[in-house]
Amino acid sequence: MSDRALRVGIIGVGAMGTCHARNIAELTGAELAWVADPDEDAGRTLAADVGTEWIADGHDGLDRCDAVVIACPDRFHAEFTLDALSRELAVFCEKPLTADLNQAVEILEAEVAIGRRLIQVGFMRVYDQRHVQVQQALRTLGEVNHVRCVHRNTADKPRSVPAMLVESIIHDIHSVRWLSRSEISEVATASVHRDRGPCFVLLTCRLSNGGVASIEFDDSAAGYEVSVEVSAENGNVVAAEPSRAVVRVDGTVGAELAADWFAPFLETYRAEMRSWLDSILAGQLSGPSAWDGYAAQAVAETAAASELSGTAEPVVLMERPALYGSARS
Ligand code: ISE
Repeated sequence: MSDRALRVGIIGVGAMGTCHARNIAELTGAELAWVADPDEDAGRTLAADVGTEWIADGHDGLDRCDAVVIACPDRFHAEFTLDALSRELAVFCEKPLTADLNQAVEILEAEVAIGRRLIQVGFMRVYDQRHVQVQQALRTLGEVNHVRCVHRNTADKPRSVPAMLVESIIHDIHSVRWLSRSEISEVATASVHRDRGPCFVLLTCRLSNGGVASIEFDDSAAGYEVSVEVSAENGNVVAAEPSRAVVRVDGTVGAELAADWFAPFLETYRAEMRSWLDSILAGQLSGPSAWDGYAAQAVAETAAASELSGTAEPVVLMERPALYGSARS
């Protein structure tokens, strides 16, 4: 890569596209080539805010950038990722990598045919300090026996269980795979339905290293919180509590919960973009890969099947291409 700044295009100017565009605008080594969205008002507003141009269709900008952030609705991820790959551009694709597993396979095959990693998927927990501390502590604690993820979400309207799985729980699925350094080999799903619809999902997983994992997901919690706890052969690690002021008033003691994920993860999104840009500049992508996107999608789809069948279902993965190393690397 030359000394000039990386030209980055942003596809989708919703909440995540806006967040990534603002972060990139502030980071050194990169500049925004354009932002793309069919919504002209929203597109022009963000473009003016971050000092770049608006285009309606991201495909039209791909010959004018070195790297692209794909943050449009999930169902369009595959077409933009495949187009960017055909031009050998670096791609940051928000999670989920695709809306269905067949498209994820198509993307993996396209990247493997090129023979080098070009895709990073937006599993941002790996840049969150509280999660990173857990992962670092695990280095000396032996094999992972159990990962417990607790994800309290504040969805504004009811969603189906499959939607919760691919839009939200997929983060925890990645956390389990990343922290245990193994694949999820079997998953059983139980869900709770109340008047507003499905509201709580519990996944119980078997891991390829012989361990187990549980993911507790509440879609209508009182406030947004994400936590993780891991038991390993030689010790146990619990993620630090987020630091927040403790208020004592009227005979009570308490602290305010976040309304959604943005405030708790502001620094994390910045670190994620910094790391992605640095890895492109270094010529070696290192963040969550297309394989991670594919494997997490496979678990999410199997978990949806388990909810319907009422029994534990095996997660069937294709053979891991050498390009992606091993779960341990
Ligand atoms: C949202 O899309 C995210 O990516 C958040 O990290 C996650 O916690 C939330 O549940 C999702 O809806």
